[in-house]
Amino acid sequence: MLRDFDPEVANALRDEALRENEQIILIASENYVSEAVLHVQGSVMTNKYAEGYPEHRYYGGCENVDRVEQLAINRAKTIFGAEHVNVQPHSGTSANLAVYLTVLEPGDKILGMSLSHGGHLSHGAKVNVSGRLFESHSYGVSRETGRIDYDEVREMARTLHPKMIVAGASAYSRTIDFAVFQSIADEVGAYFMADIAHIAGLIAAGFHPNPTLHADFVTTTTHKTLRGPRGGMILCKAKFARDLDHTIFPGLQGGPLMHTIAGKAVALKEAMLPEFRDYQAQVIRNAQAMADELQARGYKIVSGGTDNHLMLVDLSGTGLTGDRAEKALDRAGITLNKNVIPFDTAPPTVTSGIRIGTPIITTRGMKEEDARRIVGFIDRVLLNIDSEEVIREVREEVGRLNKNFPVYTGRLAE
Ligand code: DSN
Repeated sequence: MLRDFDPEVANALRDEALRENEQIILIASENYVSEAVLHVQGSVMTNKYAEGYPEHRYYGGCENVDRVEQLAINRAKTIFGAEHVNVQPHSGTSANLAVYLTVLEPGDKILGMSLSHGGHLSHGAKVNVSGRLFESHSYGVSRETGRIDYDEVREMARTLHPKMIVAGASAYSRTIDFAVFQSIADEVGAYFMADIAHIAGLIAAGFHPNPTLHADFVTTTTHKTLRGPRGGMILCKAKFARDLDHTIFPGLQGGPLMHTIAGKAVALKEAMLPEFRDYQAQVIRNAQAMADELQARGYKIVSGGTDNHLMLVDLSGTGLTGDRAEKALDRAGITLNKNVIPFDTAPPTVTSGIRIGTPIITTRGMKEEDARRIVGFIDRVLLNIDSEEVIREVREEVGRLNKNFPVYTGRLAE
């Protein structure tokens, strides 16, 4: 028993299971996998080396891992309409790097969304390898609308002639017009990569335009709205298949994580179910209910609302920072993250915003009225940020709400 052998780790596991049961988690990039996915993640497939690809491995005994990898590939192809799929990237950032290294040379220009406007580190941020290896340029959102200014992107592309254009975001609440990005890339002769990590589940369920049908490369993580195990995946046109696979292995990675790939296969099977579609629809309804309720209570939402699973709350003018809000809310039983807002004057360790996402509360079964109630909790804490009494009261209310929406993690803590 783990508890007898390593009580320190056993206690950390128990406490995490409890935390996931007792907190209301609004981190937009997290989700709770099904027990089936959790089961295969902790399975014997973690024991197996399988460098190579199905039927072409550098190790014997790969017949069973071959089956799960092929299932994951086939299911992803079906769901997204992809010509080729690689399910081996260990993460979204690894997936993005693999795409760059497949078709770019060091020093080539890439044009991606600015990290400070909602993009991702791996889209060319100077502190990331994508910004160190390549000449990166970034577009942002309009100050007036909080939305991507596609005309500005087109102008930048015409002037810069990037070799690759990257679309996708970590903190952008509006539908991304991948078709416009494609037309810009076509016009300037750039490769087009769409990073759908945050919205992969919405796309799989048909609630967001799917770039796979036209983009050269689509990258994603598998653990956000897609609700699979922590990892990455790349979908691409058949003409890049060989080079891309070679970049992942042996270029960037050795042995794939077969237990995670098995988990990806299970999650992708789940993503084909009608219930998954219902889930994604509810994720969006819950986010819209929260955005409405926040605005009704006087909070500013960047871009004025949401089309997807998340929103950015602009706390500038409230006297609060994102950091202070995050810490107080966490003590009140509500976990979310501070986040820079576009044109933020505060540093990323402080920020003027918080990011709110609904994947987990929706997995728990919460609906719009619960989402609105959570906004009420948030509002009370933010209005009484120095009151330990209010924080304690809200924490108790959070506990009462969560009791109506138990998750398996509670059982795992016993
Ligand atoms: N850092 C992740 C997020 O929270 O959005 C994206 O990789």
